[in-house]
Amino acid sequence: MATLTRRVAILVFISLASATIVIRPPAPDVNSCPGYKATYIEETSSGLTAELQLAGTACNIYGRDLATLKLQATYDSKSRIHVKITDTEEKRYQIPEEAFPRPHSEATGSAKSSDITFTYTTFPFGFTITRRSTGEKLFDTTGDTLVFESQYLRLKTSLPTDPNIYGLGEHTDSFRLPNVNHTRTLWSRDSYGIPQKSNLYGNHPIYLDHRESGTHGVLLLNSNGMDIKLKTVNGQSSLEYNVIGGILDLYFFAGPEPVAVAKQYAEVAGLPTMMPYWGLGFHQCRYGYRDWIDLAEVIANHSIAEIPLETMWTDIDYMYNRWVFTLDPERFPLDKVREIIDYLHEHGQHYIAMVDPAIAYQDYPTFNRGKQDGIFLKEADGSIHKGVVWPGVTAFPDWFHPNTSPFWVGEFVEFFSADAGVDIDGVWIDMNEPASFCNYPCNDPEADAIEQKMPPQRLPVRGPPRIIPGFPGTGKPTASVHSAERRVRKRQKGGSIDLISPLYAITNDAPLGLSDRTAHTDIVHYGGLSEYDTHNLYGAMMSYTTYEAMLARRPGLRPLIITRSTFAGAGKRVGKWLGDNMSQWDQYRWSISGMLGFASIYQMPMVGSDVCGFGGNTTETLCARWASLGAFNPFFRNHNGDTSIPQEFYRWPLVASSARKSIDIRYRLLDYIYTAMYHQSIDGTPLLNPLFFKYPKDTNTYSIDAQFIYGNALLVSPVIKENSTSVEVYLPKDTLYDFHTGKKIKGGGMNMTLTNIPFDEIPLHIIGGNILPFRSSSAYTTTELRTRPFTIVIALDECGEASGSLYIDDGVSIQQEAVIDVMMEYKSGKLSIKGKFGFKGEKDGVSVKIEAVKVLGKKRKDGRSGGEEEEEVFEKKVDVELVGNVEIKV
Ligand SMILES: *[C@@H]1O[C@H](CO)[C@@H](O)[C@H](O)[C@H]1NC(C)=O
Ligand SMILES: *[C@@H]1O[C@H](CO)[C@@H](O)[C@H](O)[C@H]1NC(C)=O
Ligand SMILES: *[C@@H]1O[C@H](CO)[C@@H](O)[C@H](O)[C@H]1NC(C)=O
Ligand SMILES: *[C@@H]1O[C@H](CO)[C@@H](O)[C@H](O)[C@H]1NC(C)=O
Ligand SMILES: *[C@@H]1O[C@H](CO)[C@@H](O)[C@H](O)[C@H]1NC(C)=O
Ligand SMILES: CC(=O)N[C@H]1CO[C@H](CO)[C@@H](O)[C@@H]1O
Repeated sequence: MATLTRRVAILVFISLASATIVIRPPAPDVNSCPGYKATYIEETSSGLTAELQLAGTACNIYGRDLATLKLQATYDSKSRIHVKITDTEEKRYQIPEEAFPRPHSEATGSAKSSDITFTYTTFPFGFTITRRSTGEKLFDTTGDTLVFESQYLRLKTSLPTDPNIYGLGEHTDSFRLPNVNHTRTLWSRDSYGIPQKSNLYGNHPIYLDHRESGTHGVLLLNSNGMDIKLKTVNGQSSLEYNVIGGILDLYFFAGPEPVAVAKQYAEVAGLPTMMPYWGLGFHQCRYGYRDWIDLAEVIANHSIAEIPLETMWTDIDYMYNRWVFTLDPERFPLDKVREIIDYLHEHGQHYIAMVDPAIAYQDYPTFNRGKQDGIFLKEADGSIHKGVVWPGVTAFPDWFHPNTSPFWVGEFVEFFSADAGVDIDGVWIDMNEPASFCNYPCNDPEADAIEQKMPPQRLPVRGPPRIIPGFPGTGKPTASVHSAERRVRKRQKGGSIDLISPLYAITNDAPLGLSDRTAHTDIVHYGGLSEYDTHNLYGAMMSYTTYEAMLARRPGLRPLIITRSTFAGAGKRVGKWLGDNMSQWDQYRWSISGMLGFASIYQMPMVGSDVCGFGGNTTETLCARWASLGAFNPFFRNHNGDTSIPQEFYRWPLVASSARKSIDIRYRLLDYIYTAMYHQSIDGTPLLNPLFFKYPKDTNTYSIDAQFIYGNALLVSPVIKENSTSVEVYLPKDTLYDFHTGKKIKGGGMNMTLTNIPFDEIPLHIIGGNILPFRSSSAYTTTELRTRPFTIVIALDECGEASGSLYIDDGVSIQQEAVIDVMMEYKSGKLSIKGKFGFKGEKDGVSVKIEAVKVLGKKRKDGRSGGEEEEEVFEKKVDVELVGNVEIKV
């Protein structure tokens, strides 16, 4: 019954809302719109401005056509053009600077010298971006009219036939996007199961268009809901933006190599934040850890199974009734939680807990303070907007409100106090689309919460069933809800548009429209911003505010924050996990494509999937394979749902073995990937590479997304078929070495079937021409790992040369006093290491010593067969401290 009443209410609401705009013709065709004519064109050395006038009778299909527009095209630099089309007064919504700080436009480029050029036609107005060196049209809107209406923007570019387009995430589709009839919808959504062809948690309106002649990138800086349509009709391919608000704000990146595009995008979106070294360790989590006893058991059981556990996590289970900034006094009493965290810290391990944005609508300190500070999203009548999330009825913080940051910082500092609270090392932010379980219009959230059984029932309180190794004593739970009391601060106050059901309906996968299962789009945030316009920024804004809060707790130290919802540029503050996937083989396989999007295109390199799968039950073989693939995700965490079977790696011998072996490799290579992450954080060079980033001319690589390159030099080729022990892989035309044996692989430029791959191993190849710094042996924690000396592995190319780099710092500080930042080169039998040698390891027991050098593919004279050369793995023991430039003969 309740459902029925809700449905009726929606229908009435929608029809009322629609009636206020225009009467829609049966099959609106935006191609019949009049387009624009360019006038008052003013050219300057760094670009041009013009006025665009509607060139005929308004078509008013999805709103009102704007009569005049302003066009600005700017040669920002040699490799970047900025094209902005707005209303003449610039009154329309544009993404606020705080959500996406714009690059300083020094306009150093010019029409004469830029790598790409902007040209236009005056009537009908259209423009073209052309690569100067080849004369090729990269983006060309001249064939289709521009439509710019109050709630609808249409811009369409023609593309080469069967184009190689990547990006436009977040998605779980193939990395090279389908282009015949494919729609990418950008609208943040709690997307359990992360289905393909649907809008997921976050939004990155950037794409790479890769051609044999060069790669370029296009960013549409717009946070409104949109459908981006990739089509091929009669052999003609195109990309069409259909956006329900904001402006057309486009950045074009010239490339011409894929990596160059990644770096140029980073100049606009921002460079990714550097994570702490320990963040690259192995993380264990699950939803459904019943109590503190479970945590202690899991920590102890990893230790017994000798599976390195760097960080123990807790989902919302620790909270009292799922209220954020509280502890369940019986299942997670403060003294026990502190004891566990102390144990972890004493053993060089870490602890991370979850925080959701939705705050329980209950009489408790956090909610009361938020209400007092006026930080919650409000309805038009001033009442607090209610949703239904894990705690039941909730309120959502308005991240644009000036009081929200002090409020959030205050909650973090108090609740996560090192001295008296839950001393977390990092934080995990979830449900920040923002997700609500309430179906639109959510007229009775209280009833809905009861119907949906929120908060969920918990298992009864219990005592420890046994003495857990490392955790002596059982202790009685403390009684009161731990929630910090804090001083109450003063409260501050801060047309004809359909914010609920715009006429152009994007392909949102939530059934009841834009406002379904999230904050309602007609809500007005602080400063007059509507949820309609800023919905896609909610998770990113929460990320930025949480970064401030974490920094306030531990000033000067790099925050480790993992979020679910993101927007372009969020990587400058946070990392990302790929959301609530399923324990299925296809999800394991598509996790690679998801990871590549974030790491190599969206500039969010701290990324990884829920290893072994989140929803449903994993199997031994799937979990074993996923453990080894997960070891090559920058962010490596095992996590699953509360109704799934337990899947800690130690639960099956095969999985435990896979985890031990792959963590061993990951850890020995931790400084290698840390160095790659550092490079991405200073210039955007991706830490992970799809094959075509390295082999842009090799057309065989363009659609490969079940293999990838970890860092610059390690080709990872997981087995992807269920229960299979073989895999067909592509080996590029290059010098490759088997990771385990160091043997050179012949062939290249073709597929090869690798067979007999045990479930606890993953095929790895080192690409010749690279030098990789290995720690000589692995360890249980990353702190211990850093005490191990280095073995430098030199994988020679066909000329007998190789190069690489190594970056070492204290692992945690934002500002580093002294670092080791060196280039390594091997030529004519000599390894030379040059650069900065400031960091002195001994203070923290960090080894900066090289104890061995290995050369793969070294040729030597073979005495017996008279001058024949043969290849081998050559190892030399050395004793070199990294204190200054050095040359080693090998
Ligand atoms: C394109 O895809 C949509 C959604 O899957 C489908 O409804 C439509 O029929 C397809 N169009 C063509 C021409 O294949
Ligand atoms: C830990 O291992 C012990 C001994 O094998 C087992 O009884 C217990 O159920 C395990 N607990 C967890 C949470 O893994
Ligand atoms: C997972 O396994 C548990 C325990 O065997 C079972 O109760 C549950 O139904 C399974 N879930 C699914 C989705 O198969
Ligand atoms: C794969 O192996 C698992 C056991 O780990 C088994 O449950 C499953 O049925 C197997 N799948 C197939 C397709 O054989
Ligand atoms: C390699 O195999 C895949 C399928 O596994 C196929 O799609 C691809 O075309 C093959 N590439 C080459 C170069 O043969
Ligand atoms: C439950 C669910 O949504 N499962 C999806 C998991 O992802 C695969 C593709 O990776 C989809 O096909 C499933 O529908």
